[in-house]
Amino acid sequence: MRTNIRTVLVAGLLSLSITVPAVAGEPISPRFNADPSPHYFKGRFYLYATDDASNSGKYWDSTSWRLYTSKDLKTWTDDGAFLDVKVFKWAKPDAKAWAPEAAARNGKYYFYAPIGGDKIGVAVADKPQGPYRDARTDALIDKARDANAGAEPIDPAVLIDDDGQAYLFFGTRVPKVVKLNKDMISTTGPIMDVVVTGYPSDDPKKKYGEAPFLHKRNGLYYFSFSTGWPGQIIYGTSTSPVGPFEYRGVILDYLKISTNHQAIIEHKGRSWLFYHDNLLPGGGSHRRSIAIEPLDYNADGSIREVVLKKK
Ligand code: FUB
Repeated sequence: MRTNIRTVLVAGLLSLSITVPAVAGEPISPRFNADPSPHYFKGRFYLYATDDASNSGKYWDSTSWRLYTSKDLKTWTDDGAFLDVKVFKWAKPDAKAWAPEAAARNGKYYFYAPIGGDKIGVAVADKPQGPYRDARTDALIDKARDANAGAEPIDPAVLIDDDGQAYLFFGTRVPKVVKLNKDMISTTGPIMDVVVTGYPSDDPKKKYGEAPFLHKRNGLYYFSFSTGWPGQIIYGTSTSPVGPFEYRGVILDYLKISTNHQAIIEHKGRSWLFYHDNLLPGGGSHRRSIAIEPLDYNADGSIREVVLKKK
């Protein structure tokens, strides 16, 4: 990481805003963070993340989410802990806050918050940075309440398709998808299993694990995910947003860390892969760091594997 870090103490807010120039493969922040959810809202990049600096160091047990913003993907400002699980009155105040997601619609911003490993809440705000308030009085997805929510409804990912239909993907070990209503805070229809065909191996450790993510390019839907613990980031494609997806290849190989979690965005004709890795001193499986790499496609629409520089 370059060393010219500018630190600004925001008086009265007890919030540390740190602006860091990041280059490919290097951490976007000197503070541990993970599970990137990057978005481009109204001329600025917003990166919502799990906070790995406030957890116990032994488990992913932080209880708030972090926000980083950038105008160019190079220089990132740490906008702090913008949301705590306590915003959701139905959640235990010490429930773990895991990989988040955000979406914009109806002039509002929606934040999808996996809480405690068994529920996904949704909060709403007038601005991407908040303040967010619970958009409902209960969870959007609840393992105990919803049929086929799966063993661990975590890792939400939202795609609003060109026809206006929004989809919420989530889940561990078996990927799930459910349609969202236009209000973005309620679902319609059943929770369905997402099918991936053509895996190169029958080994369950080389199939779906977690971190579902859907993006669309040239009319084709790309479903990427981590194979587990540790995780290789692989993907399949489909002409339907809900699959079945046919396995196409590896996006990012195993890292020396117990999890991986990716997101892909396209901006001004370039695609970018966000992921987390062990990149800072004192880092590890519970002290992760988000980084970014350019992502390229072949002429047939397949994704070129991202090969990280050796550290
Ligand atoms: O950060 C906690 C969990 O680790 C996330 O929910 C998973 O995607 C994995 O990255």
